[in-house]
Amino acid sequence: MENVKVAAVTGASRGLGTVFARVLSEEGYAVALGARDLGAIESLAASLPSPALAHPLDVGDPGSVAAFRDAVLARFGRLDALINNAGIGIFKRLEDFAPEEIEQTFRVNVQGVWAVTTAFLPQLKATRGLVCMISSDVSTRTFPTGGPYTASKFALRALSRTLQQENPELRVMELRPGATDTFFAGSTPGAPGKEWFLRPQTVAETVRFALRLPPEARLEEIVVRSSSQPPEY
Ligand code: NJP
Repeated sequence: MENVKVAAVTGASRGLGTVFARVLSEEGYAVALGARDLGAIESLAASLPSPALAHPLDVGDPGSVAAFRDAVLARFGRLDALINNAGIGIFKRLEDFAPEEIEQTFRVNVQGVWAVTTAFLPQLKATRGLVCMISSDVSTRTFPTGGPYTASKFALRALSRTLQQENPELRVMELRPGATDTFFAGSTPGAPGKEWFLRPQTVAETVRFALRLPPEARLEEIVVRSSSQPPEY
C-alpha cells in the first residue's frame, strides 16, 4: 500500500461527498470515507473501485475526529488529499435564528474543517498534499435568509487562505460551487424548482481536474455555477 495515494472525504454519505469519493477512487486513490450515516458510507465503500475505509465521523465532535484520524492512519498510514466537504445550511431571517442554530452552523462548517485539517496536518505536510475546502459561491456575497451560512463560508475562505499562508508546501483549494442538486438543507435531488441546479458530478469533475494537475501548479480557487443560475441569485 505504500505507493498508493490516500484521500479522505468528510460528509461522504450523500450529495457531493459521494461523487468526490468516487472521482478520487477512479483516479487511483485509496479513500477514507467519513460521515455520521455509517450504513451509507459502508455501501459506498463497497462500490468503489479502489481500497476504501468507511468510518463514523462527526466533524463537530473532537473525539470523533480523533477516532477517524486514528482509523485512517492505522489502515493507510498516510494522507495525500483531504476533501473538507461536510457542511450544513439553515436558512431564515436573522431574527428567527436560535443561538444553537448559529453555533451548530459554525461548529460544522468552520470548526469542523479546522479540526479535521489540523488532525491530519503532519501527514498532509509530509506528502505536500491537496486540501480541498468545499466552500460556496456565497463565500464572498450575502443574501436574505443566508446570514449564518454565508458568514460560515466567508470564515472558511479566511481559514483556507491562512492555512495556505502558514503551510506553503500544501496545495489549498477553495472549491466554490453554486446551487447543486443534492440533499442540502433538507432538499431532495430532482425536486421541482431545482431543474437548473448543477449536477454533483459536474462539480466533482473540477476536483478531478485539480488532482491531475502537476505538483508545480496550485489551483487556489474554483467557482463553478450553473450556466442557468440567474446572475442576481
Ligand atoms: O449537502 P448534503 P451537499 N459531521 O446535505 C455531512 C456545500 N455547498 O452535498 O453526517 C460529518 O447532500 C452529511 O453526512 P451525515 C455545502 O455547504 C452545497 O450539497 O451522514 N458529516 C452529508 O454527507 C457543503 O459544505 C451547495 O449526515 C456531516 C453531507 O455532509 C458541501 O457543499 C452549494 C456533518 C451533506 O450532504 C456538501 O453539501 C454550495 C457532521 N457534523 C455549497 N453534518 C448546494 N448543494 O447547493 C453534515 O454553494 N455532514
